[in-house]
Amino acid sequence: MFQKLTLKSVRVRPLVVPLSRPVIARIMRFDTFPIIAIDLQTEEGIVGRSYLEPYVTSSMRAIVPVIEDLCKAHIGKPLAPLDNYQGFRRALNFVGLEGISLIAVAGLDMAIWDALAQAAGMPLSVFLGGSLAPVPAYSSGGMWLSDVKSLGREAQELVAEGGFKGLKVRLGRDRMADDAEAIRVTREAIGEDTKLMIDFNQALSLGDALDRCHALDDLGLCWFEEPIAYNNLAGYAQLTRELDTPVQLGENFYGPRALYEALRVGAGDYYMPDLMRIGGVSGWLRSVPVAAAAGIQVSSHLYPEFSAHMLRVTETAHWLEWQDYANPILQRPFEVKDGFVHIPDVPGSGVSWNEEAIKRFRYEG
Ligand code: SMN
Ligand code: MG
Repeated sequence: MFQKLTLKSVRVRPLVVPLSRPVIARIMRFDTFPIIAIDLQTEEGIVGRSYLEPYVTSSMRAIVPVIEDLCKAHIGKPLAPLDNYQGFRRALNFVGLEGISLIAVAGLDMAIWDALAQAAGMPLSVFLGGSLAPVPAYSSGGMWLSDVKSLGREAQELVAEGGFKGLKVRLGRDRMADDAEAIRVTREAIGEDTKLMIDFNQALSLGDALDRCHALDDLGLCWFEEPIAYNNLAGYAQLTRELDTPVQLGENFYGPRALYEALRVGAGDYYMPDLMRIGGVSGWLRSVPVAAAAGIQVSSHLYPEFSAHMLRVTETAHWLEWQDYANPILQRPFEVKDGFVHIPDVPGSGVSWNEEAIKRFRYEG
């Protein structure tokens, strides 16, 4: 019989974790990464786990109490993620449904799904009606706006780390010629067979994006990601219409309606929801079928462990974004081989903590 689970308590630990390579884009630079580790304790003894990566370290001071308050109001109640998702969002409606509200809900939601899949004795993707199989992944572990001359070697290292068949290259340098050179150097180092995913991290104005993307449009690139501000949907629709290279966005979609609005106005050829912003597993389950119905291929953004499970139940699954930001705190980092991420055959998401590392990286701000 299916084991019901009841919420007992939550432990929410803010951490600051070192990055193997610094994140350097036009609009931000991170040398360390904030991570919120969530442990959801149930009356029945099962502990659901998840983590959030909210980019801005000090934002953890705001997010952690929201998660704790949502849980406090839910102690003694059953874990039923789709109901809980609605209930948590209702509780936060009057401060707005996006931003910190949805981030907090997403963290709890993933931990709840993890707990239920553990109780059922199934890997999360199997619990959701899918199966276990290797998930095609590209490396997103580097290639930031560092010295162009160093990119060739970095590209070779990153591809070799997991036998990847795709590599994300960040662009948006001041000079167009330097962006073109970054692609040239990368191609020279790793050849023509590896796909190149281009991420501008919202660096450009619409005019500059039109100019630059048109100039790079015939290089056989896999996609142009977020050339302009994430919420300029009319601009994305224009870029999507004008460019041959597919336009990718979605890591900044907050919930199903944001994805639906992008779809409605023809903004983007591909979407890549981020589990923290789309609303966790429940948010993914409610958003991604809308894209799939329109034939849009869906990749993931960060959270490779939970995302691997979600892509196994996504009709139009495309690429998993692989990076190792959470590896320092995981007891068993997921295995990457020959360009595929392997989901461990264990109950739940497969996320569990290296407790010694969690103590070491504790944020005391
Ligand atoms: C990204 C942004 C910020 C931190 C990590 C990664 C990026 C991506 O937009 O798509 O990988
Ligand atoms: Mg991106």
